[in-house]
Amino acid sequence: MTTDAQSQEVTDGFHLVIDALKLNGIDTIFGLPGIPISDLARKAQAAGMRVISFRHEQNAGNAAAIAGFMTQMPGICLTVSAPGFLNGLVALANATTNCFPMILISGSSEREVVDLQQGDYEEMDQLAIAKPLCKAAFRVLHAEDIGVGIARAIRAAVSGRPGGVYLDLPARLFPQSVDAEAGRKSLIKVVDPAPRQIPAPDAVQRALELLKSARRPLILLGKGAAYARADADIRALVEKTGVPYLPMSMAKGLLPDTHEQSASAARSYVLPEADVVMLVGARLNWLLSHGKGKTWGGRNPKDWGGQKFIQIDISPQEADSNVRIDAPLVGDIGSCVSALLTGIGANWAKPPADWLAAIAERKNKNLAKMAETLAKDPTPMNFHSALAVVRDIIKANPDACLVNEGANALDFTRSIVDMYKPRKRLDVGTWGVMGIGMGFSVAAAVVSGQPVIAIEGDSAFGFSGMEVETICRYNLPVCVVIFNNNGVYRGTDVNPTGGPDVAPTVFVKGARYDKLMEAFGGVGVHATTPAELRKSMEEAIRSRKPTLINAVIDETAGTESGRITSLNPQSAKKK
Ligand SMILES: Cc1ncc(C[n+]2csc(CCOP(=O)(O)OP(=O)(O)O)c2C)c(N)n1
Ligand SMILES: [Mg+2]
Repeated sequence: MTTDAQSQEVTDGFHLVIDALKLNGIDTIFGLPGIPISDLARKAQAAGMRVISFRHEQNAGNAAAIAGFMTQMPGICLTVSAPGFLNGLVALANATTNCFPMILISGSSEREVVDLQQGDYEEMDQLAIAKPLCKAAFRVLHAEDIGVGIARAIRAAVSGRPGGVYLDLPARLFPQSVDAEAGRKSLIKVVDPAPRQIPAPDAVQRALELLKSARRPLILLGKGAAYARADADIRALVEKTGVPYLPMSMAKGLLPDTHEQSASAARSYVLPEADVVMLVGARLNWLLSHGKGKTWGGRNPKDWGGQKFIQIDISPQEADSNVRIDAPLVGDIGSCVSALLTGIGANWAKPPADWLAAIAERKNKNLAKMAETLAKDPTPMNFHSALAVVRDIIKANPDACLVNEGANALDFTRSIVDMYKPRKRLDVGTWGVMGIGMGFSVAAAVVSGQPVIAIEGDSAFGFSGMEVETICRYNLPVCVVIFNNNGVYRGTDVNPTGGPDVAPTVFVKGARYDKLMEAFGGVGVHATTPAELRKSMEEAIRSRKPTLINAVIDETAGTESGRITSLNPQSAKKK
């Protein structure tokens, strides 16, 4: 078409960004308005997108990241320049670390002024700063390039190993006008943005032979397996092979935690005893003690325990990151698991009975011990008696999402609360980061439409607590339960000098977080017994009203750093 023949109608940068996102099926933006992106947010809402405004960009970023995990589509976080961008950056880096697809879109100031460092309003070379913290970073200077910019950002976020992408949109881009028809033509609807990666047949064969040779096999399911949405095939692989499995935290519920092949309650037995371990979308990072050391039966922290590993991962660089991987299986998890299933056929021999019996014996013993602990009703309430309630509530409401952060509040919840459906447990992930709570809760409610239960340490909650206003503003069915033990890990530390400041881990005693929720029109509950906790949680689920329950927990009940006390460096100086 010649210039003369073009329509009189014009479009601009604002509309092209929105049109490009919508064209690619993206219908929600999590963000925080201000110069230069306020009108982008307004126009996106006017164009029918869901625009969820937060009180701090980190929470909007965490919302985008977990929306990406839940949907396999990049979650969008929209921020202003410099400080807003920096506030969003922690979430972007966390998303990349956790392989959650998200795009942080930040407005930025004029390139000329930034590049000459002339001191603009919120001036910062954002692209350069974002680069080392994300999978890819792009900048669009001309409205005609918006289609390409968004397409590249989407592909980078979801293809291969997913992650965070930064997209820099300078203020001057938005009002640039373009002929409407030319603008439309410049947009790209991405075709097959996360292409399947079929594993090589010889790699499949190698993995099957190793698995077949095992006397004490074990399958480890990571959150990559949960992300893959290959739920039925993964379940079939576990059940057809009869191999016991352990879910990593965010893979809980991929198979119901009550599944008879789950070895979670015998974790400390199966890890050192297994001879062949198949990792499915799980990395051998610190959460698995790097695949070596005492956890795995090695004598010293760096010693290999003697296990052979099959590792299914989309990244060819993952294998051998910590210990030797004898059978790397590179491809997308769905394709790899499906190829294994084909190879397994109908007559696969189940693991030796003595291995299964030994696991069952430990598991039953530990489950019985746990049941005994959970049945107690101490005063004040402790983590166990409170979590016995949460466990029942999730059992009765398996479609609810469970968001979880804290130290003891995290570790006890993970081990006590069974999950029944995939991608319902959303937590601190690879970094063990605090601050995901309310961002994840908002996104989980918006994306799933299901009730959300957030089990929060009182310290953990503080990182994103102001977003209870956001929860009330959008009237989301979120029930926040704060395990209030007056501090970080415990509320009992004292200042050794006897001075007026409290210890660094201690908060205001007896704080009433429930009042915070009431300030914005939500339901606040002060619960000191399991019965009160149960009643208020049931009511929150039933009513779908924004609710915050201040659950008072024995301040002496926790341990330093929860389960990871051993990672604390110890002072060499004794006195
Ligand atoms: C961003 C960030 N800052 C600090 C920490 C260190 N940290 C780990 S757990 C935790 C809070 C633990 O206290 P709480 O949430 O009250 O849980 P509790 O053990 O008391 O149940 C902190 C501050 C972290 N993981 N992430
Ligand atoms: Mg606490």
